[in-house]
Amino acid sequence: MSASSDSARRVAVVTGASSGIGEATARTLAADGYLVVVGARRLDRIAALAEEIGGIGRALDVTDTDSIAAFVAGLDRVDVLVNNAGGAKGLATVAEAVEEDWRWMWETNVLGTLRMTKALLPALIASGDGLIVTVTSIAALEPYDNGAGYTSAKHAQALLHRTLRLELLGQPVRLTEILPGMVETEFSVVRFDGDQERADAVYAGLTPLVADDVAEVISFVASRPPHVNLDEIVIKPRDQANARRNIKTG
Ligand code: 8X3
Repeated sequence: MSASSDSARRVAVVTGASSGIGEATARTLAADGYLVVVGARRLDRIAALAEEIGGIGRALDVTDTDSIAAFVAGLDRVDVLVNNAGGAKGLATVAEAVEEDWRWMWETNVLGTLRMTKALLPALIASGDGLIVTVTSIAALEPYDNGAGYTSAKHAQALLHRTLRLELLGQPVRLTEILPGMVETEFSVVRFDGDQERADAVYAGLTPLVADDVAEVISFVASRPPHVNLDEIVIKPRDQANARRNIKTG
């Protein structure tokens, strides 16, 4: 199946769709009737998900321009782009910052969003009713100790997205930034380099969001009529007041 073979169907592209918010969003948009094109580095997971939701699965590494070119090739129609690929690595002070971790965070969150958006913008405009959803974080709103690599990348990603909102004024494209707080996904496992115990401890003692909580909001955003632009949506668990305070930290 190709994205152009069924021109009556709206097409949604979801990056970072092999797990977590991306995977849940792909399932939800497919249930809403979209033909969903899912991308991530883990091709086995992407292929299985695409088969399950009747979509298209392609390998995608948003840090690699060749990979992006191959991913978008032949996507003639694109109505929705969900920039979800990204994440955190490490929790180090600025004094002990690991440059390699910073580079990964800036490459995936910031430049990955830039590259995917640039690649699909012509198709989104041509759709006549495009939507770009960028999943940033409450880390795009405030700093927290040991988080500068991630908070700076999320601030930059958010400013990229918010600038595009200004630049596309008058074009038929809506832009929505989703800013989640604590969501229990592989996020912390990746941040702590596979240390499941340490990741579990982040969410123990409170009730975090799950990926579906965010996916349902993205589905609602996409279902609004073309003249309604939900600009920024902050979504946190009741147990979390901000990036620095939750019911455990007091
Ligand atoms: C992650 C948000 O609150 O878990 O993007 O640090 S939080």
